[in-house]
Amino acid sequence: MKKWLLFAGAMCLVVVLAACGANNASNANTGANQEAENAIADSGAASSEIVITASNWEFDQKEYKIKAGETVNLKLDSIEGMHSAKIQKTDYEVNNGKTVAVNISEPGSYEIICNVPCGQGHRTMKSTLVVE
Ligand SMILES: [Cu+2]
Repeated sequence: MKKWLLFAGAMCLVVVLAACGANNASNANTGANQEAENAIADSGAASSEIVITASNWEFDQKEYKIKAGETVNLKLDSIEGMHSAKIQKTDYEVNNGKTVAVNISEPGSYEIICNVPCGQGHRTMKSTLVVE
């Protein structure tokens, strides 16, 4: 009986030590991730993504918002038909299934149009990118 108790006690100790070790390990990982994120932010690479979903013949939102001077990955996902998202007054154009890193320093409203002749609703296929 005493031997069994000793064994149980030793097992408890092992579990506690293991849990403690695991905690330390995950804390170390979090720190490394944080540093990596900071490095990404410093280099100007995109840390967020906006997905524009296109169909015949509209974009899923009337308005998409990004922050001025901040790099954002803009992705175009078409669930129906072939489309693109061209941001007027800029050189940015995102083709179907592609992602483009966008960074606009000038705040304002930028019209998003489809730049692929896609049928009868093509001309009215519009949305707005708000840079604030
Ligand atoms: Cu079109």
